[in-house]
Amino acid sequence: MLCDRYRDFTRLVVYQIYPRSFMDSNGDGIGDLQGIISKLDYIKGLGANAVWLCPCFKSPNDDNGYDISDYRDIMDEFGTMADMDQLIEELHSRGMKLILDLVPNHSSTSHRWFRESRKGRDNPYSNYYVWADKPLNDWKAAFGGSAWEYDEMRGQYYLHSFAVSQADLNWDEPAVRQEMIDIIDFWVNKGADGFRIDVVDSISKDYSNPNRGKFGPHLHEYIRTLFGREEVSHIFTVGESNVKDIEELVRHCGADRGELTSLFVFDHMDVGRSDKFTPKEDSLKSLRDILVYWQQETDRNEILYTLFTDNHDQPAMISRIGNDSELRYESATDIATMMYLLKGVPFIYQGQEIGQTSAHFDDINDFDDVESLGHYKEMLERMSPEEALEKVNFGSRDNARHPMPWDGSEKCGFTEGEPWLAMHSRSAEINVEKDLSSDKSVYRFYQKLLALRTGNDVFLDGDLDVLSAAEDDHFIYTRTLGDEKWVVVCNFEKEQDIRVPLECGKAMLSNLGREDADGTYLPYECAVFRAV
Ligand code: TEU
Ligand code: CA
Repeated sequence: MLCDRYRDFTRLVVYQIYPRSFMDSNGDGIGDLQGIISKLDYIKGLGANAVWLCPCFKSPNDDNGYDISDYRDIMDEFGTMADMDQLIEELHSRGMKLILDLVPNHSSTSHRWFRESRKGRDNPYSNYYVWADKPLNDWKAAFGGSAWEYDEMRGQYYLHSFAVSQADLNWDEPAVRQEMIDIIDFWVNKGADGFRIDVVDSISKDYSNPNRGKFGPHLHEYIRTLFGREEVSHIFTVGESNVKDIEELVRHCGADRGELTSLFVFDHMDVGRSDKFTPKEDSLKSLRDILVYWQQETDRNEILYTLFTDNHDQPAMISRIGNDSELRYESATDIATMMYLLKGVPFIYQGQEIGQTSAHFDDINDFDDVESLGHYKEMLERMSPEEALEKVNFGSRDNARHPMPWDGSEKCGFTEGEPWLAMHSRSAEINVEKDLSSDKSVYRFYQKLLALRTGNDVFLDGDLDVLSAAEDDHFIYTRTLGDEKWVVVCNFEKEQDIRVPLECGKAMLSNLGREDADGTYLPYECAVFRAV
C-alpha cells in the first residue's frame, strides 16, 4: 500500500511538453508559452491534469534549455515572466498542475556564476564549479569528447558532464546548495506544483567512479537538503537518474526518506536496441517482463513508480518495439494500455497521443541535437557517412523534437514562420487533425483509457496480479480493490487465441472493437474487462 501522499499522486496524469516544438504563437518558428496556453484545452481534453515543461529558463540553447543562464527568468524565445504567470493561472484555473524542470547539475557557461567563477580563485563564485589544475580522471562527456575543458582565463580545467558549455556545478560548495534551495522556493512561491530533476544522480560525485561519478557519497544528503524541507513537503518530485536496482530506488523514494516522491527508472527504455544508436530485434515480451519486475518490487516496497514510454531524449517507443507502419494505431494503443493501467504516475510525451513515430532524414544537416552531432562526428572515424547517418536516424533525440504536427499543411499548423527544426518526415500522414478525424484515432483511445484510469480507484492503488506465464506472448493482468476486479488483456505481435482464466463481462475498452474476453486476438489487439 502506498502512503496517502503518494496515493494522491497516482491521480496525476502528466503531459510532457518540449516547449520549443509544441506551438508557436508569434511566427518566429519557435514554440512558446502563449502557444502552450492556446493548447491547454487540447491537453486537458486528453485527460491529463498536469503539465511537465522541459526547461523554459534563460538559455543560449546549446542543449535546448538544459544549459541555463538564469534560473529565475524565462527564455526570450518562449516569452516573459508575465506569460509564465498567465500559464500558471490558466493551468490552475483548469484544475491542472505545473511541473517544472530543475537542472541542478550544471549551468550554462554564460551564467553569471560561471562568468565570475572563471575570473579567479578568490571571488565569491570561485568554488561554484569543479575546477582542477589537470583533469581528475578520464571521463568522457555525454555528448562526446573529454569531460574536462581548459579555461584560459582561470588557467584551470572545469568539468562538464554534457556539452562544453554546460559546466558542472560544485555541489560540495554550500553556497551552491543554497542557490538551488532559493531557486526551488522562488518557483514554488510562484505556483509550481512540482519538479522533474535533471540528472539528479550526478549532483554528488565520486571522482574515482568511471561512470562520470554518478551516485557520489553525499547524494542523499544533498537531495534531502533540497526537498526534505517542510516548505516543500507537499510538492511532487520526479528525479531523472540511472537507478538500476530496487534498493537504490528505495533510498531515493522511500516515503520516510525526505528525498524524492518518485523517479524515472529507465530499465524498460532499452527494449528494441542494443545501444543508443543500434536497433535490436525485440518483442513486447521484453517490455512486459521488465515492467512486471519493477511493478512487483515497487509494490512490495511501497514506492511510487512512473509509467512512461517516451520523452524528449528518446526515439519513439512504437518505432522501436511496435509496428509503426501498417499497425501503427494498434501498436500505439496496445503499448499505452499495457503501461497506463499499471500502478504509478502516467507520463505522456507530446505527440505520443497521436501515435507519433520516429522520423527519417537523408541529410545530417537536418539534425540539431548536440548529442547526435557529437556522436556522428565520432562515428565517422569508425564507419561510412551512410552508416553513421542511419544510426543517427535511429537514435537521435531529434526523433522526439520535431515540431508538433497539428495539421497536415506544410508548416503543420505549428508556425507561420520558418520552424526551428525540420517538420517530422511523416507529418502529412501523422498529425492531430488527421488523427482526430480518423476512425482509428489514437487520441480518442487515450481519452478513454485515461478516463478509465482516473475514474476507477482500482487503477490507482489496487493490487496487481499477472496472469500471463513467462512463455506467453501476451500481457494479461488484473487490478483488484475490495471485491472489484478488472482484467487487462494485451496481445503481442502475433495473432493468437487467448483464453482469459476469469469470467469477464463485455469489454469496457478495446482498440479493435472486440467485446468478449476469449477468442482470437489480432496482433497488438488489447481490451479491458471487469471480472464478474
Ligand atoms: O538527460 C540526461 C541523460 O543522461 C540522457 O538521457 C541524455 O539525454 C543523453 O541521452 C545521454 O546520452 C538529461 C536531459 O533529459 C537531456 O535532455 C539533457 O540534454 C541532459 O540531461 C543534460 O542536461
Ligand atoms: Ca514563438
